[in-house]
Amino acid sequence: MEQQNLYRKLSQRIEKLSNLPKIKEDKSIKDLMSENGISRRDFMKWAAGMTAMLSLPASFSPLIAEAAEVSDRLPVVWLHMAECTGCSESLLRTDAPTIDSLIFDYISLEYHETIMAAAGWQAEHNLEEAIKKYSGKYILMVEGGIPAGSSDFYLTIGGHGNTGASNAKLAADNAAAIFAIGSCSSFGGIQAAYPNPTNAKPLSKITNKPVINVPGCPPSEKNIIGNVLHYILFGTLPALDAYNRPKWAYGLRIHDLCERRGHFDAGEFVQKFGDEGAKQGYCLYKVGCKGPYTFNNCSRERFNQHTSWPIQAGHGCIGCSEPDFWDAMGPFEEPMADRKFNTLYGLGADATADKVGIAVLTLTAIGIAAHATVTAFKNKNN
Ligand code: FSX
Ligand code: SF4
Ligand code: F3S
Repeated sequence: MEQQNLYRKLSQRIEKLSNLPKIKEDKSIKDLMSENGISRRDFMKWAAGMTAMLSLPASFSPLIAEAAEVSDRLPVVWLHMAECTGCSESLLRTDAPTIDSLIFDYISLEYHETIMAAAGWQAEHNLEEAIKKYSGKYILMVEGGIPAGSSDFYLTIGGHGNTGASNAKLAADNAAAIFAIGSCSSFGGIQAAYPNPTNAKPLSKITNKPVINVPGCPPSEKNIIGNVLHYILFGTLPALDAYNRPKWAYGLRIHDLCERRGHFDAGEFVQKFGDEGAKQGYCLYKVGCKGPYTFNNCSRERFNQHTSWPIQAGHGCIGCSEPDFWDAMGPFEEPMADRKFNTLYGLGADATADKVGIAVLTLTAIGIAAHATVTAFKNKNN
């Protein structure tokens, strides 16, 4: 009964959205799919997968398909802050268009620096107009950490010289829903890693409004599109964990559903990359896998149309969807258990003075050379 009520409620919401005027008189999603060689059958299969991913009953998959079909009624503003654009690439950089990337094409993206045609003053104007015209109605997606406070000038955008922080705040003030896309926007990411020279902050520290975090460096295309669909269907915040991550995507640990878990339980570990255990697909814990400490759905959903994911490719999870993972999870190829406690430089309590000295050198940006020394030092001690 409860399920039926929910189904009815969600159908009503989709119907209401479908009555909204189309923002652009573009092709229908059906045309877009068939032009790209995606059949209705593939589309329904995709909808069934998305339904399971969002933890909805299988009978809800026609609703997911409808939600995708009305997604062009929702304006989306996507801002770039300090980042590598990997999050956008995660969604767009596929060798053939995927259903997720086509939906991203299909939603009414009012502003997205990487893919929009406008440049210079025209781009700035588009952003200002979109915020005014769709005030209170658009979805805001922000990618990247945000230099803040007296360091906000480290990120300025366009001819007006607006800071990233002021753009993000203004866009957030007028948005209907706000998503921080990627670990940089969710938690500060690499920009905020020690010593955080630009005082980079997560989006949630720039606005007082609720922000849904979609971390990962980058997050999968499924987690990005899944959040858009969830918003279309429910129009409310999803159930969130302590770090404001949607539970449907970040409710389980990587370790819980990892394909190498049997080897972990049996005590079969890769001891060194390239050894016999690595060839056998043993557990990567001893070469630094942070899957037991990381909440994300990579082990179930994978990347690139479900083809692979870090652990399948042979490297441990580096904990990229956790807060401060650059500082907290390193060194990436050493097990957490080797660290007695978190120290400033990510070295354990048993670190020798030499190691600490070398780490300080690395921090002062002698960079690659120092890194090589650390590696040589470690190898000598193995
Ligand atoms: Fe950050 Fe997105 Fe890592 Fe990059 O831009 S989450 S650096 S993958 O791409 O923000
Ligand atoms: Fe867990 Fe990592 Fe081993 Fe998988 S590879 S079982 S996530 S420790
Ligand atoms: Fe990131 Fe670990 Fe998934 S490194 S992509 S959370 S497997």
